[in-house]
Amino acid sequence: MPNTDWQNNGYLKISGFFSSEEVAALQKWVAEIARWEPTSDKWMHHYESTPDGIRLSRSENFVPYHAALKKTVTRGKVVDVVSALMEEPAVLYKEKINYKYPGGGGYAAHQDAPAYEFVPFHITCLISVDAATSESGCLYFAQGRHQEGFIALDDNGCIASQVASDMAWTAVPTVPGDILLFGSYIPHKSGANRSNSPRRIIYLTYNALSQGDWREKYYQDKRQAFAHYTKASATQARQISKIAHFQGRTVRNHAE
Ligand SMILES: O=C(O)CCC(=O)C(=O)O
Repeated sequence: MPNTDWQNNGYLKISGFFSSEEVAALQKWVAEIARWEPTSDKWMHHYESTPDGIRLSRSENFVPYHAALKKTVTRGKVVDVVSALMEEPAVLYKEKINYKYPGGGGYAAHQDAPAYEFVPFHITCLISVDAATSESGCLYFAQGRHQEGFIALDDNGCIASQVASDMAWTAVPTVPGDILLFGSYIPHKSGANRSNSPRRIIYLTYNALSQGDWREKYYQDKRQAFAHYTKASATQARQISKIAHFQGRTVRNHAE
């Protein structure tokens, strides 16, 4: 049966989805991926400048290179819960870890759909690896605003700031083991990490399998786009996505 909170709000938090043993494994795997050396043709690491120095802001395209994590995110209860909300079998479209170390940047109000090409609708499963609070930079959602198509898209691919500031925002804090599911049209944003602890989150994005498996094409396209994001434009220099929502101080070519 369709979930009413999901339909009304455009997001759904499930507390304690992962056991403490599973959380320990997820924390270990995220720490492993963070230690991987940068490459130009496998996983992608993005860096930002923080008050403590240069830190990872994001890693992506790591699933093919981490067998245990791959198993967790491509079969079993995560795919099952996403497929239930999708009302048909889902397939992984993309994955990322946002580390948000102390002082790490937040994200301007946006919808994901403008950045997620090739397929019209996606569902993302956020896994809280660390606690996410208003202080450490949890997500805020504009509850119920997921049924309005694209909302006031600006030149950055985000929601125009005047429109965003008139929206009602609900903070959705999470603790390790919680998941938070949201569709690609729900407006969301987050603040910088003002705490002393990292706020690591895994984001797994899925689409309906009936619309095809686009994961490789997505990363091929993103790699091509990033080859053109140079310091020539201040906006592009900051981007870690095809939309310019990241508000941290991106550092390119770190340790490459
Ligand atoms: O991790 C966050 O704080 C928000 C991330 C987000 O909305 C995104 O990466 O599109």
